[in-house]
Amino acid sequence: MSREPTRRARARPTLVRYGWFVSILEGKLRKTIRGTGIAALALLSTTALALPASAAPEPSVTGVVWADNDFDGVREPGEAGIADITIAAYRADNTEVASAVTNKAGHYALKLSGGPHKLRPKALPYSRTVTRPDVGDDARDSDFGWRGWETPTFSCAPDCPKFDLGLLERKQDIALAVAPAEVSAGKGQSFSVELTASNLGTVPNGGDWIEAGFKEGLQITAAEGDGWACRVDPSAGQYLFCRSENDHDPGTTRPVVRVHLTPTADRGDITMDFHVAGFRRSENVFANNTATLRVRVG
Ligand SMILES: [Ca+2]
Ligand SMILES: [Ca+2]
Ligand SMILES: [Ca+2]
Repeated sequence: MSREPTRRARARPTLVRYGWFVSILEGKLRKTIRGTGIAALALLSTTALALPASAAPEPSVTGVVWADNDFDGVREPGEAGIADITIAAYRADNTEVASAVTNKAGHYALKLSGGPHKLRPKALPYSRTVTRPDVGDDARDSDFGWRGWETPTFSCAPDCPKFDLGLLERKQDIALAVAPAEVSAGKGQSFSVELTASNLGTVPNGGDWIEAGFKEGLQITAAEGDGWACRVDPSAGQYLFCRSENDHDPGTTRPVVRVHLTPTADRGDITMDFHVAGFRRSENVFANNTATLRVRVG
C-alpha cells in the first residue's frame, strides 16, 4: 500500500477546522437568539453554514469622478470629486449589467464578475463633458475615451481594473484664421491664402465645414487641403464650400485649406469673409468663427 495519504485524508484537517469554525458561529448564534424558537435557530444555523463559502469578496471596479478644471486630463490637488454621476457597466452588446452613483468624494464601486465589460457614464448634465483621455500617469489620469465616453473593455479576473473620469465644462468653439490676412494684387494676378480651423473648445468635432459668399471683384478659382472636400461655384450662394469629416480634437488644428483667388476688378479695397462651422450642432455664435481677408487691388 502507498504511504501517500489519500485525497480524503489530506482534506480532513480542513474539514475539521471548518467544523470548528461553524461550531463557534453556531454557539454565538445560539447565545444571541436564545429563546426565539427552534425554527429561527434552524434558519440562522443555515445562514451560518453558508458564511465560509461566501467569504471571498466579489471583485469591484472602482474609480473617482472629478472636476478637471485645467483640462489637462490628470487630477491635481484642489480638483474636487463630483457626486451623483451614474457610472454603468455594459456587456459588449451594450446590455447594462450594473450601475453605481458617485458619493460626495466622487467615488464609485461596481460589483462585477467575469467580463468582458466596459464602463460609461449613464448621463451627464449638458453643461459637462469628458476630459482628454489617457494622457499618461494611469494613477491620476482619466480613462474614458472621447468618442462614446467609454473605457476599454476589461474583465474582472481575478481583479477589476480602476477607471477614473475627469469632467469639465462643455465648450464648443472652432476658430478660423486666414494667412496672409492682407494682400495687394493687380487685376488678373492670382494669389493664394491658407485657412486654418482650430478646435479651441472642450468637445471633439466629428466634422467641420468652411464657406465663403460671392464677392464682386474677387474670384475664387480653386481650393484644396488634406482631408478636405472643396467645391468652388461662383453661381451658387456659397462661392466656396469645403468639408472635412475627420475627427477634430480639442487643442488641435486641421490641415490647412489653400484657397486660390484672382482679382477681377480694376481697383478697389475688397474684403472677403470665410466662416467655419461644425457638424451636428450650431457653431455660428462665436466671433472667431470668421476670418476676414482684405485684398487691395490696383
Ligand atoms: Ca487637472
Ligand atoms: Ca489611463
Ligand atoms: Ca487612470
